[in-house]
Amino acid sequence: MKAKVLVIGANGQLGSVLVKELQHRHGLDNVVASDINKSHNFHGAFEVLDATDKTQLLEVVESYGITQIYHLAAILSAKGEANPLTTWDLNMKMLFNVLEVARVQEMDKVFFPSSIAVFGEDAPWVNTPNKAYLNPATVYGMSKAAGEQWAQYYFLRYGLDVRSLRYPGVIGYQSLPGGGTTDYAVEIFHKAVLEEEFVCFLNEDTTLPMIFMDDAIRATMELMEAPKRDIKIRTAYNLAGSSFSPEDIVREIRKFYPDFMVKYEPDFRQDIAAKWPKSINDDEAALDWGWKPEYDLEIIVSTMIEKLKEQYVPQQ
Ligand code: VAH
Repeated sequence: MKAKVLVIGANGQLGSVLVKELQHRHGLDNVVASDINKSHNFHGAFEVLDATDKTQLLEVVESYGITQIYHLAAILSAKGEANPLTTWDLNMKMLFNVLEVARVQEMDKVFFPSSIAVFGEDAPWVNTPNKAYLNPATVYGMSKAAGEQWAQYYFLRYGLDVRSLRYPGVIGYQSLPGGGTTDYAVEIFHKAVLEEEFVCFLNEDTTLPMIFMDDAIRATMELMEAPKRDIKIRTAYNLAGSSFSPEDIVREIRKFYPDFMVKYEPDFRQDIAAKWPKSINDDEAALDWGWKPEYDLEIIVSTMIEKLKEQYVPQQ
């Protein structure tokens, strides 16, 4: 039977790119994009959906005959610290609604994105293993660590095929990030191409695991299309791209823009980043479903600059 896929949080940084990839793989008529904000530029079906409202979610699922859900809606690490209890309530309620509706509707698959934000100060800082001790320092990270346990519970108790990746910071030219601690790594390229000064909210030497959008999307599809028997980890897989710091990015950007100006003004997001790993180990993803990143820092920078120049200076 043809998959009918619902993307929740379709207007987000990852969601907006994932919708197009899913439409390409499943067909335009077999993907429903949804978001709490109605403005979008998708072709195909779009529904305004508040995923905290289980009745609304069920109505969309039943009206389209949805068989898979990609749940990309969440309050992210930086934004989430402004209202901790609200962040917890929203992130957990949306996940519970997705898991329950998927269970009752006997759906084929659910994708639930986790994050390196699940790691805290008690995890190894370098080459952090999949089974590291999780003591997240943000409410967003707590909601993702708890969400991983709930995903595994729904698999073990009900057989629901929920799959998850711990995304690093995602860098892409196709969309803007929305309230994360790694947002600087997208904003910096827009400032460089506009030849404007960039004010970085992290210290120059804050190394974090990052991944190019195209790698993140491919990893998601490779995970979701892997045979069920190959998925050995039902909490979430570590996903590594490459690790680098703001000053590493600046060094590469200045190969294209020698006069690129940067000021470092660390804020509360530096305290969040300081508790995250510098690099993570994704051996299990490589072993279980063949993961291998394709974009390193050099290719990320050249691609971001090339693509953003097309957006900002089309005539060039
Ligand atoms: C955030 N971009 O900064 C997200 C991501 C690894 C970070 O989860 O909150």
